Amino acid sequence: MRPMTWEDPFLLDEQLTDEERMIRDAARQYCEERLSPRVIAGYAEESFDPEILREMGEMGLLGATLPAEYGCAGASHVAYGLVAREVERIDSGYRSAMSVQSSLVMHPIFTFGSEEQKQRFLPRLASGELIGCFGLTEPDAGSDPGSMLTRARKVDGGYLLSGQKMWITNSPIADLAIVWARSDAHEGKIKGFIVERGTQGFSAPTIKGKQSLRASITGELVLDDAFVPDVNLLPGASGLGGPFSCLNKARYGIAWGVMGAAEFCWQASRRYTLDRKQFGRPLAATQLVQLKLANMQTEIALGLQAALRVGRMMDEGSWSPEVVSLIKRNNCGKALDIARVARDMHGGNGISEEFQVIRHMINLETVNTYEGTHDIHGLILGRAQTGLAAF
Ligand code: TGC
Ligand code: FAD
Repeated sequence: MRPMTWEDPFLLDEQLTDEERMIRDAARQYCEERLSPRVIAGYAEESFDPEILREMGEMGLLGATLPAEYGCAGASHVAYGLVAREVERIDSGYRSAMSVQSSLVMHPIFTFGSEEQKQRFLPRLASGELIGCFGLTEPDAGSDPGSMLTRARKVDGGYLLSGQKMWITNSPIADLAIVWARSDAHEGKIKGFIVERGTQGFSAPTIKGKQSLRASITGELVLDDAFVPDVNLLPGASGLGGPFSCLNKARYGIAWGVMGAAEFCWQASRRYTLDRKQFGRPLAATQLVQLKLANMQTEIALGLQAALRVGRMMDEGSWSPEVVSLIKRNNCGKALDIARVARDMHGGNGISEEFQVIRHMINLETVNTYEGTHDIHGLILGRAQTGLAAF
């Protein structure tokens, strides 16, 4: 027996390899020294500095699970999750930028791309020289991507893409977009296309006025008979399983990431209530406050342990999409609850940018919605246990 480490009750740290601890510590140092000083202004001004992706590239944080032959770190899924946790401890928007590049752009090129596509794009995406985005959602097809309207029409030497994608992270600054469209040359099946910046008939206007995830840049993809050459079709993806397999990776990273945001809110609440006195004693000396801190500690410890378990399952090949839904749903929901309680525990200061909890709280509203809403993941789990699709 030994005394509990209150910040890490299940001794997560001891369950990591030396390499995972090293990657986590390097990511933490980068996030504290380079990301943290920029985030309040980035959020207030609704701006994202693309230099951040280049810095992450230099640190080896992009596409970290992919092999060294494409300029990547070849790290474990657990290491990838640990990085997401550190980045999202600062801001969900920065984790978003990293997740999209790693899981939604580099992963499909690595998994479904030709060798020529991998050589051409992966090393430059890994270094952050190129920025990518992922276009699945449309104005009328969000939770139900199977109803997408974007179409690819075969022409000599390539395809003409027409349609509109909505709510696309990184799109206004992206050098390339992975666009999912129904292809007439493939019996109407969904195929993935690499659409490069500068393509005629292709634009990516910014969506302004977001009240959440303001330190991330979001836009549309507008395709008006945009010509994509044959060499930019992802040959290995066919059907909805293509984009959904990318979502598995990103949702997994989110399950770790939101625990980082929750940890920030929990630890800030602990510090704040120890310092703040009302009725002649620290707020932390009251039963209600201690109960809230205990709830936060419990949900975070359980959520991290579950994320670690799924990471190990991914590394050994025993995971399923449903276990990813389970942790994405649970950890996002719990992180959002924790951030809301943390906001309350800070009283009036809880709404100030200086104390940062309200920024995390508002960000987590988006994270609970994107990559499959909380309820959609509940329906995925309901289908898995009843055999009945209730979408
Ligand atoms: P369904 O019939 O269930 O499946 C169609 C085909 O896809 C396969 N499949 C999967 N494959 C791999 N991984 C998964 N998770 C998969 N889920 C399904 C399935 O086996 C089938 O294959 P096949 O060969 O038989 O054709 O499809 P459905 O249309 O009934 O889908 C239902 C549902 C709810 C599961 C799905 O539509 C869904 O997940 N909706 C949520 C949409 C979503 O998550 N969108 C995310 C957009 S990207 C984003 O938000 C990025 S934010 C990034 C950031 O900033 O961090
Ligand atoms: P809807 O699908 O219209 O859902 C609205 C509500 O209805 C939700 O509460 C949902 O749970 C509920 N609902 C839907 N269907 C059912 C049902 N059958 N039964 C019960 N309830 C249901 N997409 C991308 O492709 N790429 C990106 O990079 C990307 N980045 C994003 C960044 C931001 C900031 C945001 C906000 C979104 C982003 N998205 C991206 C889109 C995101 O994935 C979608 O917003 C999300 O999948 C939900 O779709 P929707 O907004 O159309 O909501």
